[in-house]
Amino acid sequence: MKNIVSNLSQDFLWGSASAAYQVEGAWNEDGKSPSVWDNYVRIPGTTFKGTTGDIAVDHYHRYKEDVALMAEMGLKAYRFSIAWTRILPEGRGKVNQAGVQFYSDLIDELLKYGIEPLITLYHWDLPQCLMDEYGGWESRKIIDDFNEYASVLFENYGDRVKYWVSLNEQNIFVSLGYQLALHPPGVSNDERMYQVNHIVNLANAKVINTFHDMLPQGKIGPSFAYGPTYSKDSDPINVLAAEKAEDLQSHFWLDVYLYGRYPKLALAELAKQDIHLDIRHGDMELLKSAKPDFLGINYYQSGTVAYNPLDGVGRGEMNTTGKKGSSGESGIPGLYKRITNPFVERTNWDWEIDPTGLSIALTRLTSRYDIPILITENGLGEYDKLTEDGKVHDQYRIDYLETHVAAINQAVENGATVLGYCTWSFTDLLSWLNGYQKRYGFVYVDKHEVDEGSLARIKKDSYFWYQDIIKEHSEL
Ligand code: BGP
Repeated sequence: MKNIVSNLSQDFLWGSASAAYQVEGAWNEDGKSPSVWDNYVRIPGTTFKGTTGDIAVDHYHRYKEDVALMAEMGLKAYRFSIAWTRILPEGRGKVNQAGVQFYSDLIDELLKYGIEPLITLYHWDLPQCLMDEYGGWESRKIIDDFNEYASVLFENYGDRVKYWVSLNEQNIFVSLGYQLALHPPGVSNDERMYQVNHIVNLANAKVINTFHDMLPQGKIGPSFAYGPTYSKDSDPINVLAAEKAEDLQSHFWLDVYLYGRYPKLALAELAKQDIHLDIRHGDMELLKSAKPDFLGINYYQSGTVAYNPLDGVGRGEMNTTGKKGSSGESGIPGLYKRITNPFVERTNWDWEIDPTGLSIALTRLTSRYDIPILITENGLGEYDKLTEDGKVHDQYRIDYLETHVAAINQAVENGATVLGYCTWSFTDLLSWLNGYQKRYGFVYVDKHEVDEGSLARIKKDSYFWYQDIIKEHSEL
């Protein structure tokens, strides 16, 4: 295994990640108010078999046990998110000390074992009260509220936490929330999505600037869901479609984070759809002024596209059931459509398994942006089976992770700077729309959709594999 980590530096952050809503549970305890997800999951038909994060995997009460498992594994970093609704139950104003204390204790517990805490400020669980009051991200009022919330965190944890992620996957939460109507607030309206997105950009920029004022020694960056786009073939019409997809699906966010501007061609495409961003005086200056210290990327798969004629496919079905092949083709008429890549395998949820795609991602991002990259998520969601002897033989996950680690090693050799690797996820957890059966963890949790389970933690084979790789790397 040593040769697949040979180019990684000794301070490489071997990590793993989670998000508050997906692990904590305790949804209404110790002063926490409801988030948009607490409400959304209660709307019939929104999640797989009506699953919720009410209890999730009960990390709120079991965090010591979980951190002890991380320590035993030799984990170097743990990325987790903070629930805004625990810190400021009214969205702003009064600070809930019990909430502040919970994360303070979690941070101390990690540091006790030498595990670097990486904090995500926002992993989608917006306070419902701000949604009710002014439509959440649809109003510019959120910019100050998000900044206030972030400042409370910087003030309380900045002495102990160096790495911060401002937003988790802005591209996913705005598109699933306002275009595909699959996440809260369940809206399908392109115009609104793009206006929301601009406001999110402003909020992100402001928080990054505040961070640099308050914690000049720290490091902050957004985490973006990035998958490189491939063209179906060398037919120029497909190549052009792939270029447009890369611009509209990735550069549209990344250029804003890293250059402080929107890609010109993407704006022209939006203008054709009669979408004009509400850019006001001072907006572009703010976007330009905020400089992330690193770029977080969540990499799961690449995407292959072909030209999509004007009468071609529109939005398709997403596979949330785990029945392989149940996702349909989808695309934007007149631009591109996503097709199945015949050269790679797929998971039961139709996610394409493409480790080389991670090397391509790191290479492309390094060429275009020349910034250190932190891989904030990567992993395999699969059915796992607990065997009679109480084990989980997840060799498929080991294969997935091992080939992706090798891809990072290769990209580093080619000149990329990669600060660390956080697998998704440490323990099994709630998969937003896919229930508990789509598992990602190194640690199996006895929790299911219908029968709640004992919540017992069981180390999978992949747990021992990661333990070995961290140890071998430290001995190089
Ligand atoms: C990312 C999210 C994570 C996580 C992961 C796996 O988009 O940041 O929170 O859920 O994807 O996705 P899923 O749970 O849909 O399989």
